[in-house]
Amino acid sequence: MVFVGLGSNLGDSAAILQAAFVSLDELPDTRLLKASRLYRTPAWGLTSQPDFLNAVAMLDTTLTPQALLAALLRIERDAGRLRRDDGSDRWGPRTLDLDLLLYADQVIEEPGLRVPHPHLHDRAFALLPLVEIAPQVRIPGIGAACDSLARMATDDIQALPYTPPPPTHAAR
Ligand code: PH2
Ligand code: MG
Ligand code: MG
Repeated sequence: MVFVGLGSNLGDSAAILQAAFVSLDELPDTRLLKASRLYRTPAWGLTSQPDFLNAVAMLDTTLTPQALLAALLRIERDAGRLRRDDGSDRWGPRTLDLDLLLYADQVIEEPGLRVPHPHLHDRAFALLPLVEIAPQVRIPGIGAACDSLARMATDDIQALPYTPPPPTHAAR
């Protein structure tokens, strides 16, 4: 099981995230198994930017982590994400950010690809939607995601009213 974090704080973020769920489901050899609700979250890190919408997708895929990462970057680009060559916008507003959070129980340390996502266990905006769709999931090297979440303040995070999940492979 593979988990991808979705984030957006530029443009029509709700529509962008819903479209991203569909794009994930349409990747080759990949199915979207679960989509979390969308959560409105204050910006973490560089706080002087608009609130984000965040969500998490659970995928079943036979793509390698490297191939999946390349596909995530392509979906970000197709959604209008621009990256400066020098990386200076790394922490700034974005139309779509897709982060590989967990790839089964694998631990990967490569340039540009670190799994589990190095900040997953200390970001409530990622843990909350993750635990919503996978209450038992474990973060290799850290422990149960729900234990990390329990140590964190979540009162500034708000789930949006439920909207039906996008059509997935199973429904098409
Ligand atoms: N992503 C960041 C930096 N800060 N804050 C929130 N609330 N949500 C994000 O997805 C996010 C962030 C860098 O990717
Ligand atoms: Mg990110
Ligand atoms: Mg990213």
